[in-house]
Amino acid sequence: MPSTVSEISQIYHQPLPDLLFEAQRVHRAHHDPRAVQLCTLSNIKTGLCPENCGYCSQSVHHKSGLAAQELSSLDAVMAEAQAAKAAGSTRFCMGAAWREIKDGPQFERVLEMVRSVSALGMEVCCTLGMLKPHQAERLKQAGLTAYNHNLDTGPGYYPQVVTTRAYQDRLETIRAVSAAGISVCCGGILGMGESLTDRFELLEALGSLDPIPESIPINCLVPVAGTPLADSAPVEPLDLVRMIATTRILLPVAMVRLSAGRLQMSEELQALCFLAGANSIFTGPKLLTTPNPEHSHDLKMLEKLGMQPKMTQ
Ligand code: SAM
Ligand code: DTB
Ligand code: SF4
Repeated sequence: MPSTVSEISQIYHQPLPDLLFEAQRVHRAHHDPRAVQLCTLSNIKTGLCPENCGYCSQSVHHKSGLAAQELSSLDAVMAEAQAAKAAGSTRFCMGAAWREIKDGPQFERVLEMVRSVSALGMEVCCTLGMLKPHQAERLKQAGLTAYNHNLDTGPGYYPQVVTTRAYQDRLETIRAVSAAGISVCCGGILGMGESLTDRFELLEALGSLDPIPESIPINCLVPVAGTPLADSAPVEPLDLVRMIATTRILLPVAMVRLSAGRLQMSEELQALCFLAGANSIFTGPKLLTTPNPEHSHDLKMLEKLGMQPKMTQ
């Protein structure tokens, strides 16, 4: 039974020692508490996106100054995937600044990328905007492991963040992904001016998905100059820890990914996030368009914590 907002609030507001103890108990029942999955992102098509997501550097509606780039070549993406694998990544995620997938030569090229990355033995994830059932089926046939499509925030706050699409559109794409037998990667962003209740409504929505997501990215907003959310206040560190612990308790089996915003986090805060149940990070100096900690720095951090990259899937 999916939890209600008031149940989620009760979990979240427990004294921190109790919340962390419960999150640890759940985490250890389902995951190796020392292992962190390393994932690598590749932006395969940059900028000029017709959507108006208030946080995004790639929207055509904002003046972020980002240089647009057409769809990457298969060779360029494969070089990145091979380097990621050599650096210990077990999941490769390709993102495109599209509102939706259009059938045609560009989609065929993406399918070729999925086939080739899958042949490297890595988990393959894509985030390409909205898709239709027949496109999800083709991605599945090509070997796609997971499709990332975030709900971003609760349904009540969503229209404050983006108006060129509705929450319902997101849910429909997620349904098509699941129906094709592809794992769903779906999470959100903290720090966009939303209330705690909006965050709980996001968790309620994630817990109501059927099947529940295999992977939940928790992003902290990376403010980008020129976007409507450029001046947002940073997330309170302990609010992030509580949010991760609550996510872990509500969705015990999911991979909880400490995603955007790590450059602004201390190692101590990241360590608390791992204790709260986060078990994956994106590595490499760039996310899609914004900077991320250096790979070597992340490996040193894990070593200091006595943790290690998750090797097997
Ligand atoms: N266009 C596709 C879509 O929106 O589904 C895929 C790419 S989009 C950049 C992937 C996700 O990154 C978004 O759903 C959002 O949650 C996250 N994201 C984008 N910009 C961000 C930012 N500045 N800070 C934190 N997260 C961000
Ligand atoms: C997700 O939730 N976070 C990743 C991944 N899914 C694709 C992307 C974060 C992007 C951060 C902003 C940027 O670099 O443009
Ligand atoms: Fe486009 Fe995705 Fe950025 Fe929204 S988040 S503007 S859909 S690239």
